[in-house]
Amino acid sequence: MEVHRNDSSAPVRSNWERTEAKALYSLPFTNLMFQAQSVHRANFDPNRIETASLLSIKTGGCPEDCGYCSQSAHYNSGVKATRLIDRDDVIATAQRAKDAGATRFCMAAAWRSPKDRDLDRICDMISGVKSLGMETCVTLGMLTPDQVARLSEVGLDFYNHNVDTSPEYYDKIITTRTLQERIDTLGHVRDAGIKVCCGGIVGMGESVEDRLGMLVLLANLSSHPDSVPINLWNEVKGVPVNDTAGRPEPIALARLVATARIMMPKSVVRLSAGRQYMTDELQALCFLAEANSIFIGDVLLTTNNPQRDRDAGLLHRLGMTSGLA
Ligand code: SAM
Ligand code: DTB
Ligand code: SF4
Repeated sequence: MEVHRNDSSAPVRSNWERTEAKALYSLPFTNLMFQAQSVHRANFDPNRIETASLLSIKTGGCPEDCGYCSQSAHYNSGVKATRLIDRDDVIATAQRAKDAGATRFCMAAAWRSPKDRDLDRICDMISGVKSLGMETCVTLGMLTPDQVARLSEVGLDFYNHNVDTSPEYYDKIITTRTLQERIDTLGHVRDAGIKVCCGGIVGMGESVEDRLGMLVLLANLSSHPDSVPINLWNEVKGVPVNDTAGRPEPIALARLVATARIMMPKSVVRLSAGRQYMTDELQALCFLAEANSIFIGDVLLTTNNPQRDRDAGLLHRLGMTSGLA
């Protein structure tokens, strides 16, 4: 079930300036939160959290050099490369995720871009997951318009492809594909009528200006992404990004979420990777800043996520509804 949306005539802007983002982010905290909550309540049920589940359908051995990622073949993270897994295993895992409370199932492959023969198998997986009554999302790297058309034909709901960071910081993190190539893929996806899931990562050594630059980039895409995942870097060993980079402190993270909510008022903002490092209180603060989606399940792709019981308990104590309860 999708997070409920009300009709609202609140303007959706795609001409944000960095100075405006900085001004929002820098508001006195209670004013920032009040504004985020007002915007949120005009567009969403404030007490509902969307629950998505992830599966790595092809792990590791990726030719890209994303400096945060355990799956890049450029680094020695200890993650074992696998082949594309079987459709029946994917469907069985999706059914378990549904039984555990997920409404969306996101299948991720460690590719620069898919080969056409792989896409046949992916399309088959998407049809199978859809037949379980779940929303479908895939993240396969860069796509051509022809590949997007095939995904659209089988009724794919969402495509995830992140900008990852600000335009200025991008080259410090990834050199094997450009930001423009990512934006081109997002355009093909949007043109085919598939919903866009696009966000990024914080905690990779970037500045506050970079984090806000990433939000401005997202909010000024030709349409706002339908889903905006905000990932806190999940530590993996052996990659260029390391834990000396430092995570944003809790209030800075809540400020960022609230700023994303105000700038992209109709987008679902997902508190994605990195919840394993957050206290219940910080997650509650991020829900008050109006993040309204999470990944559930004990693992994400190669890293850990909070256990189901902890998530269910937290949402119960907060009186929030979700697929979990
Ligand atoms: N290979 C495809 C691609 O990059 O487009 C899809 C999978 S990739 C793992 C999807 C996204 O996960 C990345 O763009 C990045 O934002 C996020 N991600 C990867 N590793 C992460 C980590 N260690 N911590 C937080 N987010 C991460
Ligand atoms: C996204 O923005 N976050 C998810 C999903 N899109 C594919 C991936 C998070 C990966 C975290 C690191 C790992 O588990 O390897
Ligand atoms: Fe490959 Fe995606 Fe990891 Fe980059 S983020 S190395 S493209 S799996």
